Amino acid sequence: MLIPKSHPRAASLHIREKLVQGYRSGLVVEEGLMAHGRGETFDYLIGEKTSKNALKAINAAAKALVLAKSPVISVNGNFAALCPKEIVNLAKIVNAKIEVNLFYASQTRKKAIANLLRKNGAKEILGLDPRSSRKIPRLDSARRVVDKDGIFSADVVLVPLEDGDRTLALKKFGKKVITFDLNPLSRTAQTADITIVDNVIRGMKILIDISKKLKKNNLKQEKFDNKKNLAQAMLVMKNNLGRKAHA
Ligand code: PTJ
Repeated sequence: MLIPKSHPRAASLHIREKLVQGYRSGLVVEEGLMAHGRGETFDYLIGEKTSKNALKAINAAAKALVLAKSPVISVNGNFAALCPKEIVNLAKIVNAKIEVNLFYASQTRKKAIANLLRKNGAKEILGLDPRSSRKIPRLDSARRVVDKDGIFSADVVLVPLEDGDRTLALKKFGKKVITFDLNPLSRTAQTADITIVDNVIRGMKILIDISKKLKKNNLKQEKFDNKKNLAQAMLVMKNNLGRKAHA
């Protein structure tokens, strides 16, 4: 589809196209297109830019990933379609494993996602070999099936665009959970240790840049108050709406 450069929403329409292409090539599920639409709404409300509170969360996330002993980046259909290069880059920089973990699980889609990540330079991708699968306790969705060398034994897990049931189970299982979620009200956003209320498209690039600059030696994880940070994200939305309503 030709999107004119002059179109006022060109950037957003190009991101949509990534999702549609991802759907057509078997990476993304129909439900993923709806999830993207929900994300777009919240992105409008934050002004489609990375806010101060998002930057604060990205800083905390970068530190947690760099300091982690065995960090894992969990990849679903939407995340793969939007940021394949960034996933592989971030994994290299923070020395994280990459694991494909789907809510609407299918081996065909897992393979398609793994192929895309390999094309973008990933060497090892977990989550595809049923022989190394383990189950996260107290979780009923397909996402409970994880890799013994990946999410199962990780200390820090990045779970962007999460559907909401897994974060609590991961936390009860002793993991530190970082998420990207444009909806500060979602269960995942509310339950994670660090929620980055930003579009993964923007936020992943910043997370990579900040992680690159951090050195493990002398690095300390400062306290991060996720609830307070989420409240600030909601205030950004409220103030943006207030400004528009008074314009
Ligand atoms: O590939 P699968 O099978 O694992 O399925 C993936 C989806 C996304 C379909 C599944 O996890 C799902 O249904 O997710 P939800 O419950 O719709 O939640 C996704 C969350 O991500 C919502 O709160 C959206 O607001 C948010 N979101 C959507 N797009 C973005 C986003 N957050 C950050 N950046 C985005 N681009």
